[in-house]
Amino acid sequence: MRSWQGVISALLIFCMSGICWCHFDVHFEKCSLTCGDNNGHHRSDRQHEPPPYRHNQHMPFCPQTEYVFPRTSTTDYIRVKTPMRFFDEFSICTWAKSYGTGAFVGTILSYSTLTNDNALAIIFDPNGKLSVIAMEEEKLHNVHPLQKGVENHICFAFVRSDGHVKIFFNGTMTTRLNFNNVNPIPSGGSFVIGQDQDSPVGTFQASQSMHGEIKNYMIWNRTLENEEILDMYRSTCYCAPGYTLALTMDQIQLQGAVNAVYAENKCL
Ligand SMILES: [Ca+2]
Repeated sequence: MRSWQGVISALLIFCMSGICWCHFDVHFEKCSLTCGDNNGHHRSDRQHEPPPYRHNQHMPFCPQTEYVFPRTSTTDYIRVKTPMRFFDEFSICTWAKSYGTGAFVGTILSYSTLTNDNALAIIFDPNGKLSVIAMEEEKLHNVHPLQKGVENHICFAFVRSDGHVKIFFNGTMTTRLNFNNVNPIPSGGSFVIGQDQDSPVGTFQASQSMHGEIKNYMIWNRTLENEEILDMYRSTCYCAPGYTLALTMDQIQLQGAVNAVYAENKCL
């Protein structure tokens, strides 16, 4: 009888709190509950609440990285030390939050070579537009939905051979931009996060800088499946397999006042 009271209590709590797990003892009499935030979500901090995540065994644990850009500036940025090669297909995903109110602002990626300042760039500009530039060809997403003050999960899946990029906000494909120029992106460039390079590692504008947080920024040399992107939105613990870059400290240099936030053995 006592066990059934336990089950009923467990179900009541389940209903009230959203997600709980009941772990019964060997005699099926005692129920210990595990509730709530097992995936490291900062629930009140998200623009949309993800549906509950059930771990897909194909998703390995993510390197957990987080960086804070504490001010609007022309001096604060992350430089990726590892030489990057953007293959025909590649995907970039990150959690990002920009401080303040209004439309999200900041440069997510700026990759510049000796011949092309904008070999690749992803910039949420101060006018509320998202600019994606590949080999100097700019495409705009004029009215993007991302807001400041909340964390957003952002993914870009590029296929250069047919010149398109699919853009995912908070687990859902929001738009697709098409480029006319399908030239490959040369290797050997300078890769900066948080500032837009109008010359190699220079000529930054404060209005395009990142003032906020970047978390679990990663790159893959393939087009991620929609389901993989949705899974990463549902959980900060696990990531799509086969990534070629995560922003671990050995891969980057921090410039200016950018701070690293470490998280060992837990999900951010
Ligand atoms: Ca600029």
